[in-house]
Amino acid sequence: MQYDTVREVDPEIADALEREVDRQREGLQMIASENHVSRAVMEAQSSALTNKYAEGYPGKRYYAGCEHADRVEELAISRAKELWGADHVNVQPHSGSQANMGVYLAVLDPSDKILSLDLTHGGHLSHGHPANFAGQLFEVEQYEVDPETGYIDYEGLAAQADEFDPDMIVSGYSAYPREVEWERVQEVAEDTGAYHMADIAHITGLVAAGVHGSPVGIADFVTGSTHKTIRSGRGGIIMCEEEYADDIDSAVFPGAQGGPLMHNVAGKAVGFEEALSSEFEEYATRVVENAKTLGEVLQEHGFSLVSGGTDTHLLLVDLRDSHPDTTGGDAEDALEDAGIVLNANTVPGETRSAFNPSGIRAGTPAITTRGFGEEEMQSVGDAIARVVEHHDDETVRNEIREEIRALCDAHPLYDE
Ligand code: DSN
Repeated sequence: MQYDTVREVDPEIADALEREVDRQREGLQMIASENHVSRAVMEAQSSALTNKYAEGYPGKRYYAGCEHADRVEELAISRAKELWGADHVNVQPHSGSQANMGVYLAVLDPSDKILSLDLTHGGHLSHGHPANFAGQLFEVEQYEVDPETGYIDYEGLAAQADEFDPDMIVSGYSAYPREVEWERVQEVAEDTGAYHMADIAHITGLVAAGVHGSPVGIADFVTGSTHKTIRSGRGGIIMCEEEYADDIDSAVFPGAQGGPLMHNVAGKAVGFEEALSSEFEEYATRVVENAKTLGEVLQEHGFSLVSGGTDTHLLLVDLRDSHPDTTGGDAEDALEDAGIVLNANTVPGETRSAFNPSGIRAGTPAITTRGFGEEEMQSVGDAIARVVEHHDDETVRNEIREEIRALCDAHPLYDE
C-alpha cells in the first residue's frame, strides 16, 4: 500500500482543494452558518478514524476494534455535557437535519403534527418544508414572525397551537436574528400537550458561551449542528433528558443512520475541548458585538434590517426599502465578485421567489474567527453598502475586492 498525497494521486482534486483554501483566505466568508475550524479540528476529521465502522454506542458496538472510537465518542459526549449542561447527549447525527430526524423518529409517528416557523420567516427545511422528509412524513403547519416587528409572534403561535393541536412544536431557526424566548414556546407546548424541540444549529456556540439563553432544561429536545458558531467537527448533535435517552439513541442508530462518522466525532470532541476555554467565550461575545456593529453601519447607510437589528451572529437585510430594484441575487453576485461571500435570503412577507429573494443574510462567525473587530466591521459595512449600491459597476467591485484582500491579508487564515 502506497501512502501518497492527494497531489500525487489526483492533481485535479488537489488543485480544487488548494484553490478552496485560497478562496477562504482571500475573501470574507459571511455565510451565517459557516466558520473556520482550527487545524486541530481538521486534523481530527482527516484522521484514520475515517476507516472505522463503529455501529452502536461506546461499550455496546456491533464490531470489534472499537476501543479508540469508544474513547473519542465518550470524550465528545462528556465535553458536550459540560458545554451545554445536558443530561444525555448523542453526537452521532451526521448533520443538523439528521439530528432533527432522530428526534422526530424517536417520539412521532408518521402523520403526526408539527408546528414550526415558515422557511421564508427564518425556519429550516427539516422543520417541515414540503420538499423535505419532514414535510412529507408529517402533517405540518407553520407559524410566522410578526410582520410589523420581525420578532416571533408568541401569542399568534399560542393561538395557532390551540387550533392545530400539534404533537411537536419546533423552535430555533436559521435566519432569525433575535434571541429566542424558549420558555414562551415551552409554555405553548405544555398547554397543548406537544413536545418541544429547540433547534440551536446556528447558535450552538453562542448558547455554549452563555451569550444567548439556553433551551437545555426547558425544551424536551435540543438539536444542533456542530460546525457553525461552535466551530467544531462537522455534523449534528442531540441533547435531552435521561428519560428520552434510549428512544433518541435508537432513533439515530439503527433508526436513521448506520455507522457513525467517527472521524467527525473526533473533530467534534476536539472543537468542544477548544470551546471549553475562556477564549471561546470572548470569541462568541465578539461574534455578537461584530454583528451588532455591522448592523448599525448598514443602517447608517440606509439599509433596513428585519427586526431592526440583531441579538445574534446574523443580520437579515430586507433590500426592498432601500434598493427596491436590487434583488438578493443581484447583491449576492456582486458581493461575491468583490470578495464578500454571503447568501441571498427570503425575508418575512417575501414578494419575490426563494431562488431570487429580496434579502441578504450576513453572519460574523467566520470573520470573527479571523480576528475582525469593531474597526474592521466598519470597513466591511461600508464595503457591503457600496457594492450593493453600485452592484452593476465593475470598477467599484474591483476597488472593493482590493480593499477586502488587504483586510484579509492583515488577518491571515491557515497561514502556514
Ligand atoms: N445551510 C444552513 C444555513 O445556511 O442556515 C442550514 O442548514
